[in-house]
Amino acid sequence: MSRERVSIERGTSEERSERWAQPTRRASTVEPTQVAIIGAGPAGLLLSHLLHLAGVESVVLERRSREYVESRVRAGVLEHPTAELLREVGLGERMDRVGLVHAGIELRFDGVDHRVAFDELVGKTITVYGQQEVVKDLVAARLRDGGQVEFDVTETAVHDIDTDAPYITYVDAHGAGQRLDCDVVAGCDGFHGIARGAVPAAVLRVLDRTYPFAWLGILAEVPPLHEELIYARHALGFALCSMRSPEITRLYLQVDADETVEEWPDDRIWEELAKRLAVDDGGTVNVGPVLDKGVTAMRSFVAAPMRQGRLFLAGDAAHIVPPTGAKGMNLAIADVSLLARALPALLRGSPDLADAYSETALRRVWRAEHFSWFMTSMLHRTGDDFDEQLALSQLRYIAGSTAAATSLAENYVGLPFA
Ligand code: RFL
Ligand code: PHB
Repeated sequence: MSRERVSIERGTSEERSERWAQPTRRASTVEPTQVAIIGAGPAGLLLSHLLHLAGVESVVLERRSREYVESRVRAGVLEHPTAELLREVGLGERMDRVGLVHAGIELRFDGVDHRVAFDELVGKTITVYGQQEVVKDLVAARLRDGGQVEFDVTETAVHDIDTDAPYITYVDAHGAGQRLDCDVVAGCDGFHGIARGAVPAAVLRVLDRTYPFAWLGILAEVPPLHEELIYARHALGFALCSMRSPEITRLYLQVDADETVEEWPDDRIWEELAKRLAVDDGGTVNVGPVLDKGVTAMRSFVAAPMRQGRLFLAGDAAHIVPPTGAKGMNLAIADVSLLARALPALLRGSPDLADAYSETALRRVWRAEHFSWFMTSMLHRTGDDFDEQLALSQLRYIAGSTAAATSLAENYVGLPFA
């Protein structure tokens, strides 16, 4: 990517103060920037890094603390194109050192494992590397490069996105009201953020699906059961055995949508995992200290368009997938890889890529929505016997057909970025 500095005309300071709409409290104006990014998750931080490489300035505003975003346990699987992009933009060193490259996954059903060999079927692999590690690498790179990331901000609000001079108001970590003028706003503030709400209700179309189950996830100090991920379908419900390192296991259990962690003491979790992960030829689940425990709702959600005027939405702010396909963080990264080309071009006066952004991004989003729904339906128990037989038939088809296994592999490792 070019490191050429993009300069643009933002108007005189008098013109800028005329644009000052009634701030909610006494505010000072911080140094304007080109792209104001809301949210320091994978989407916001990577966008800021990519824009820096393209010579575009940005400021990232994050509601949580640096410690919080760097320790939030979430995704673990990087698609092939994600890992390639991170390497290409100088973020691959630690990932390549400590990430675990996997050439396949196991589908476990009827008490037997069926391996889907990604390398043999599509010539690609995935990398198991925790989302919080990606976030740590991104924060370190941004700070090293003099990037501005403001943590602990509150009351973030977006203004004037339908003009060429949008701005954000917020309260900084010291309690001072601030106004940040910019040319473009990137809403990378996740599913519960405020950016999506700035798109008029008459324009925004939301399509979604909820599932009658959730995932109880634990992080445990115990070696993984197997060197690759195991996705298990069992009459008692889904179980997933993943990992973060050769010493740390990440495990998930399908639970009812309204269950809480209090209902799942550690002993109950281990007993249930032993049942759901049981195989015909024996083997046991390794038991160890639980380091983290949480329940995650399962939802499919797409809000379109992903752009309104000078506001661009990326990642979970615009779409959510159930985690069974390991797609959420990868989609967030695919979105910002598009924005990293579209926004510098827009600021130089070429709007074509920005105009195409929503449609281009949504094409990939819907592929991932389908794949995530497909994996979820195939692996979870709904209690309906017809669903059960359809799911088992699909699993047997994948286990016995190279064509079916190749389709799963191609989607799982990730289709090329646009
Ligand atoms: P994030 O990571 O939610 O970051 C948004 C950030 O915005 C901040 N924020 C605000 N900041 C300022 N002002 C406001 N008003 C704000 N409101 C919110 C938030 O504090 C936060 O820091 O969104 P982003 O960057 O779009 O990234 C998306 C991913 O985090 C998400 O899709 C994945 O974690 C999903 N996911 C998985 N994705 C994968 O690709 N592979 C996986 O294996 C995978 N497994 C998972 C997952 C998500 C899970 N959970 C817990 C939902 C497994 C689980 C269990
Ligand atoms: C994880 O390791 O957290 C993980 C792996 C695969 C998934 C979801 C989550 O499908």
